[in-house]
Amino acid sequence: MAMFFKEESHTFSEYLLVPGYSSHVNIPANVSLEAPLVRYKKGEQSAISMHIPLVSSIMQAVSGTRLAIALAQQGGISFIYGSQAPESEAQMVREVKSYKAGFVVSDSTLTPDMCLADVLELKERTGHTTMPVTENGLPQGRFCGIVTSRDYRVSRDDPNKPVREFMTPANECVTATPDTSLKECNDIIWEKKINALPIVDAKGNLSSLVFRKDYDQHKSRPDELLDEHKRYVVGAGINTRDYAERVPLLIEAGADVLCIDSSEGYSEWQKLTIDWIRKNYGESVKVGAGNVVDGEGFRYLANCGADFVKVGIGGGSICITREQKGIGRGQASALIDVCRARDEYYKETGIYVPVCSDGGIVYDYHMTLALAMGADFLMLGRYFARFDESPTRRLNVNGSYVKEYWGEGSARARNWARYDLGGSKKSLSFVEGVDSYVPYAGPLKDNVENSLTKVRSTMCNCGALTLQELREKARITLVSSTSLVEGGAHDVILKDSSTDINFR
Ligand code: RVP
Repeated sequence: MAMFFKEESHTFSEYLLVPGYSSHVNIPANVSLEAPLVRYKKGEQSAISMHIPLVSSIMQAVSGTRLAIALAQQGGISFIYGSQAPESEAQMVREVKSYKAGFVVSDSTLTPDMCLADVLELKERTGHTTMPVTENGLPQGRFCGIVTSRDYRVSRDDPNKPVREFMTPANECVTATPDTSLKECNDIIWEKKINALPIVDAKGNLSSLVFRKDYDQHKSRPDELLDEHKRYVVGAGINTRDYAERVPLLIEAGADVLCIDSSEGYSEWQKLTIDWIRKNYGESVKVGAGNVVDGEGFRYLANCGADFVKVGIGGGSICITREQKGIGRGQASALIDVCRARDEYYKETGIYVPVCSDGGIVYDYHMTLALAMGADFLMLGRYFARFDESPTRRLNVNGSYVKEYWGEGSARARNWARYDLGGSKKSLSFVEGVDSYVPYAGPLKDNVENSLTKVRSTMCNCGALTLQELREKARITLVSSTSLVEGGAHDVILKDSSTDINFR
């Protein structure tokens, strides 16, 4: 007879935290959100730990170069998406690793032959007002000039006016050479009263830009996550098919951690992948595995040597796996089961294998709940897709800005299907994800700071100053559907119907 799980299948929204005793030391400024990323032995420390417990989803619409840099600057890690050719994924990793803080390789580059309409379209899409111009339009091509919003008047100028006629040409631009330090660049920016300084090499090629605002921001990034060479930490997604080709390229490019990306991870394909990595790289290459939804799946991957285990099937905002295949489990129940197994495994073996809760975070308080239920860190897709730094287009739909967000199992992404079981791409005859819009929410930094302020505050209400303390002290209750109504504003007429305490 089939096995029936004793517990029901609950989601985060069905739970609340019951506050515990908090003393005078429980203030947000004292809270640490340090989180282990990879397995460690009792008495030792995780070889990589994060300053905030957030990683971004292994998705085309989420984890590109810009987002990876922005998240590392806040103390978390992005996993560059693996649903692309191994070389281009490695190139993205290389771009993050070679990023010199404050030196920006612009992804809004023009050619002299483009026209004002192109500039306006790019500005609308990216929000950038300063755009370098290169001969071939590549971010590091031959430098021709720069365009800022002071160079044209939308109301008067012809949209077909070529960029070459209104840009500030290279010979009139203040530039610096690549050996100029960030501090020196900043001095030039101040002295010459400019907003952006192009860095141009001896051959006349643009290498990067230094922006006035980036320098200011760089000075206020106490949490940025750096490797021992002071480069940003970045992860990369891999699959269970082409690892022999992909993994060496990613490691060579400098990826700090890998993650096997699969919607169903309790499988021998994952073991074969980890075995191959261990055989070729030993323990030096860190690799997470998943996704699973119960303790049995966790134990299997932990025994295979996974450095962390990812939890969640079907809970992602763009995911329709449960509807299509009838597999999955409520994210909260899955997480609680897996975290219990992680703690038992630690008691038995003295090895701590961190757990990542992947998908289904809708409200900021879900973050705190997932951490209280035992997650060491969280993977989010929708949350990050809304920010300036995500790789997708920003569009104006019916007067509101939105960003595109599509699932890795959607028709749009499925050329690189992570969702098959080692078979060919052709075997994927149905989709497991949708293509959608999410509300545009501005810069990553502001949003992450805001969300984590709430997490810190709730941790104080639970008497916890660290994530481990939160797990130990949290008191969690199931809520009935009527008390859910009680939790929102109710029985009043809202003056401002747009009042939105969360990020939806
Ligand atoms: P969310 O944060 O709720 O948007 O969920 C993101 C997660 O959803 C990803 O990290 C991944 O596990 C899952 N996903 C990605 N694509 C798809 C799909 O197409 N079904 N699901």
